[in-house]
Parts: sequence; structure tokens; C-alpha cells
Amino acid sequence: MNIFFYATYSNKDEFLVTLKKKFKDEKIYTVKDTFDYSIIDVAMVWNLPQHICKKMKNLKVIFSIGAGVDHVLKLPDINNLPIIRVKDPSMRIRMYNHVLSQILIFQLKLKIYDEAQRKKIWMNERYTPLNSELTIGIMGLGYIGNFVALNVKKLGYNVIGLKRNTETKNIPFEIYDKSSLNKFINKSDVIVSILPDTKKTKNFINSNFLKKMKGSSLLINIGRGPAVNELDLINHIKKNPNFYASLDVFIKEPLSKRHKFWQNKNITITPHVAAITDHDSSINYLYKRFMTFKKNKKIKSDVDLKLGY
Ligand code: OXD
Repeated sequence: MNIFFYATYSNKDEFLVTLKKKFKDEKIYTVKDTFDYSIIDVAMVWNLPQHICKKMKNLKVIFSIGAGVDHVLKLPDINNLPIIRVKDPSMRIRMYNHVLSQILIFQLKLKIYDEAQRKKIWMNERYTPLNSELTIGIMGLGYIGNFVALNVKKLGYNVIGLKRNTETKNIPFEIYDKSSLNKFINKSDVIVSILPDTKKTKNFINSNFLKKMKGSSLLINIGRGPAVNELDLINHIKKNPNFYASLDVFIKEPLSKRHKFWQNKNITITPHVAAITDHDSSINYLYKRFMTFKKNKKIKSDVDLKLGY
């Protein structure tokens, strides 16, 4: 089969080497090759430009080489194409590690001691709650969110989840939905957003939402930047000195040097690295799904176009 590979990753060349090794029986093209784009059957992409997508007139399936598919859903004329996203076990372990690290920094007040260290201040001790005294609210309980929730729960934290509906097959913690959103926000000491970028999630975490969060609490965003209204967050922190945010994703990435977030001592910034794309395991996953498609000549899409994820 003819595969077209495109990615904006800084280490995309290394990714391509591993991809070619694994897909040794297939022909893999990139923008550096000269070829007729209508021969391409399969696109494996991250942030593919629209004009390239338009040239692939006989495309049969699109693979997102990450977990998110928002970059694919922006492409033209993809309505009937199956979209496959990476479900990499190593990615969710990394996400969990990242979330846990940010919970602990908040719980143990490490940002306060860090600031004191810079000023050479020997600080009096502060109360640090036990795991069982904290409630972690997880928004977005898909492949990654569910794993994070279950593992945080194993450590003795109280865990609650926010879902589109409250149907709770095999979910061992309390689930809230839109109708009980206020309760979910009020109860949580830490809110973790793993929401995808859709029409419904844009600006979901706005001033109204933030006002309902506890004065001393932490917001972690490892989903997509547009879920947070960035201006509302800055204004909220100004009024609530014990409110913290740990942000891995932003409306515009890379974050502009002029962005107010950089200077804010209550905000932790990580540059979209909560879970790196592990080349070996994500390519193994892509390969497994590709072989299913090759064998059956069809594959069920991972994405509900109406929901947008
Ligand atoms: C992803 C990401 O979706 O890195 O894989 O954001």
C-alpha cells in the first residue's frame, strides 16, 4: 500500500526511520518525494496542511500519529474516511505520572517552598493534606482519563469524574454530568481537564467555572488549550492567591513570549510534553491497526464526527 507520512514533530525524521522499518513491505512517501498524490491510500499525519490533504484524491483512511484528532478534523473533504488515533499504553502511563507530579506539588505546597528558597526564606511549616483528604475531579474519561482516574484512586485520593452522560458501567467512582457540573466543581480540590478540542469544550473552563472552584485549588490542563479561557484564568488567579494552574496545552502553541502566563508564579507551564509520543509503542499500535485495514480492506473509525472526537 502507499502511505503518506507528514508530521510537525521536531524529531519527525527519527520517527520516519522507525516507521519505515516497521512498515517495510509498504511504500512510504513524504513531501520530500516527487510522486502523484492520487496513489496514496493511507495518510499517517500530525498537523497535515489542508492543501496537501486536498491532493490525496484516493485516500482510504487517515491515521493520527497522536492521541488527539482535532488536527485531522480540520482537514477538508474527510467526511467519509475512517480516522484512527493512537491508543498507546505508554502514553497514558506518562500522562498519569505527569498528573500525579502536579497533584503532589500542589498537595505538598512545593511551589511555596520553592519561591521561599529563591528569597532565602526558612519558612514555617504548612499543613499538607493527606491523599484521603483531597478530591481529584477528572474531566474527560476516555482511554487516558479513565486510566489516570483509576490509578490516582489506587493511591487513596477521592476521585470523581465528569462525563457526557452518567452511565457508569464498571466505573468505580462517582460520575457527574452537565446537570450536576456545579457539584462536581464544588467538590474537587484538583480538577484535571483531559477534554478534547470540540465546539462544546471551547471556553468550558471560563470565569463562571473558575468562580465555582475552591479558593485553594489546582487546575491541571493536559487535554487541549482552547478548553480554558486564558484571560479568565489570569483574572481569576489575580483575585485568588491560593489558586494554582498547571498547563501543558495552550490556545496557541508554542506559547508566545509575551503571554502573561510565563510571569505568573501560580502557573506551571510545560510545553505540551505531559506525554511524549513514544516512537516504538505508537508505531507498533499504528502497525497493528494498519494490518487490520490491509487485511479487511476496511476499518471502523475511532472518531464520531458529530461529537468531534
Ligand atoms: C496527542 C498530543 O494528542 O500529543 O497525542 O497532544
